[in-house]
Amino acid sequence: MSFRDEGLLVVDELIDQATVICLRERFDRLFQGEFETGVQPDEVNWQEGKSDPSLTRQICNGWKADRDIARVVLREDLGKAIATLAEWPGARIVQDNVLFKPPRARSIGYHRDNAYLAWYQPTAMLSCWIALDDTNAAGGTIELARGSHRWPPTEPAGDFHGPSDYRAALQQHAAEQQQTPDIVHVEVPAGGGSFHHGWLWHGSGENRTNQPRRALVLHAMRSDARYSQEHLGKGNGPIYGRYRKLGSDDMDENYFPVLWRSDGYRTTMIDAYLAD
Ligand SMILES: O=C(O)CCC(=O)C(=O)O
Repeated sequence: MSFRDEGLLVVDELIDQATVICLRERFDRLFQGEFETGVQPDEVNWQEGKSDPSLTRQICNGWKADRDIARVVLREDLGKAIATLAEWPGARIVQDNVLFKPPRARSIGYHRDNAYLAWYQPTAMLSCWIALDDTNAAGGTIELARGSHRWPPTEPAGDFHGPSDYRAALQQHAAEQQQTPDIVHVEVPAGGGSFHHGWLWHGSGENRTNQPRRALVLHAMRSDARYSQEHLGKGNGPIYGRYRKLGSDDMDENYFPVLWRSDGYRTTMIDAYLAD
């Protein structure tokens, strides 16, 4: 079965072990509020000593705060892999996701990424999820509902952080569609991961092990995506709409760099940022 049919792909190695170790250390620093570049990430949803310890820790756009995160999520080959799977002319980053689910931490509710993205056009996302620990079902690895990207579009539903029934939104949509969800648990060694389509239902359960479950996610859009002025206030537009240029629907490459394009183009500033 192809990505087009399944909406997912599981891969054993996306980053090497030295990078896994480096990223684990960078995660600790980010959640302690240490931002290497001096820039705050766009969404800081968890901080040590201030936030609910039972929740999965989350920061979005850690790449702006830390160049070791950037070295992974701005990788050209990952951009190429995403564009190839999505059948796009190229890929640019929308945001990254720094996720840390300690032992006993709560679930992440099932959701569909595209439901939150009306603020840009075309509303399409494809994501690469990279495990920093060996993952299994008991540890609350990401779960992907195979083929559910082909079900009709839906509006945002349910809570992301620690809902009581993390599969509720999936089950409801499946019942409406008279479907039985085919759930794939992404069980990979640290450094492996998966790709998923923006309309694919996904989430993750509580971590019932005594090991942490950490993951770094690259969420990408088409290289030729534009702002949608009309829907700027929807989904997470209020956060990412702040980078829209006055009087223009252009996506600024400083905030949404092009990782790979089939004509050979890649945002030139990336190398300078990483070398700085
Ligand atoms: O890591 C998880 O549990 C969920 C991640 C997620 O929602 C995503 O990668 O889009």
